[in-house]
Amino acid sequence: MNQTAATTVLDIEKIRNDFPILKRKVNGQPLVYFDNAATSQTPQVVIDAIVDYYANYNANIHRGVHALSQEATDAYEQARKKIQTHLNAKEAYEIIFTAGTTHAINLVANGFRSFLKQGDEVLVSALEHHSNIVPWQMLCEVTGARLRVIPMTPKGTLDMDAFAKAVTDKLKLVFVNHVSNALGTVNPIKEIIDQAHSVGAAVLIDGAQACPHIKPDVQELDADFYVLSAHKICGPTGVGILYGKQEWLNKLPPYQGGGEMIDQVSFEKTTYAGLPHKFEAGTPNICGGIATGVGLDYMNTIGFDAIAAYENDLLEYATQKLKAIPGLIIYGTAPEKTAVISFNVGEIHPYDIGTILDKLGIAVRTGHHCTQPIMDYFKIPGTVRASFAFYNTKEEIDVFVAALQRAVMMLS
Ligand code: 7TS
Repeated sequence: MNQTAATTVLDIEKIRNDFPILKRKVNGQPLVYFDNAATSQTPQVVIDAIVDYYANYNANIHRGVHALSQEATDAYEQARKKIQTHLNAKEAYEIIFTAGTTHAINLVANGFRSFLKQGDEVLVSALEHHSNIVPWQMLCEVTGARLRVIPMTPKGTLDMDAFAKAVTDKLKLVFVNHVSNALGTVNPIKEIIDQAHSVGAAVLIDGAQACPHIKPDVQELDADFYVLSAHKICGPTGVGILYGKQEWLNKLPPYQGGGEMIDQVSFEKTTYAGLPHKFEAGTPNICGGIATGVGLDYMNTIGFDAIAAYENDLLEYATQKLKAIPGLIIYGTAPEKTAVISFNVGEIHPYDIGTILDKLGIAVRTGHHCTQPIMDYFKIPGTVRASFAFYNTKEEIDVFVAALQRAVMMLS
């Protein structure tokens, strides 16, 4: 899609009106929110859904015969179906509600304790968020399996030749993100999944950063597991989604024990509920699950193709403007990127830039972005990260670039 078409497809003024927070001021300046990779903002329809739940049908689900409980159960299960449709999962029970991407990864990593042994290998990419590294290290400590790393290149892409060499009969599991949160790189996950499957290894895709921009098709990808967080797709915090192929979810042991996840309990023996309840112990974030479905509906109404095209336009525009600033280095220059720009200017500490930008009403992320291995690769303590969403504008980028130039002048 060309730039004009992308711009005309989205009615940005209307979209911005959907997000009350975009009207607020920060330090006396209109808010420019460029921290979308950390969390997206919340449209009014999602806020309304949360209020509606607590005002009208707040009840515990699955176990009540009364009207409120049935309404809440129906809405929660309907949200699961919406997510199933969105990801193109074969069955609704392959969608497990979790507390977030981190929780979903830990659930799977814990389950694999039963399947790994000394001599097995698991493979992580150099581009991962800590939450897709540490749970697997913990798994390796317990099982004796060996953690290997797919290295990265200076552009911030994965070294696929090195990956191919690591695909051996010892390989049991690969975990890689669809999109890097620090650099925006879109990884060739279909190729990774196909190669891993050629030796019978399972693959978990961390889709936390992909899902705000891309609609994944888990069946077409043939992913064994695909995880994401609701708060990055216009939903609330504290909700995550684990998609798992039925065969795997049936094999994995439960992560937590408690109510909801059981079939029969006695002091002699407990049997577990079927999917998805086996992995959903206790009272879940009912309202959050329902609101997640509403957030997804909202984004689907705008359309992921239009969102991606519009954001790509913003990315190009911002990249060109930033490149004109002397001493500015952009980290992550993969040919296929989402709307994330990580950068430093000369020797200026990212935190100092972030602090001045905040004084001017501009929210960016500074630091290692929970990706210390990437920072080590570039030999830097951190970056300034500007990440755009479909409700951002070129005018905001102009404000940001002018503010950055001011910050650089003050700090040089
Ligand atoms: N994986 C990726 C790729 C992420 O970007 C994040 C969060 C997570 C996992 C963890 O998600 P959570 O919802 O369980 O916390 N990323 C970021 C970020 O880039 N800045 O703040 C949070």
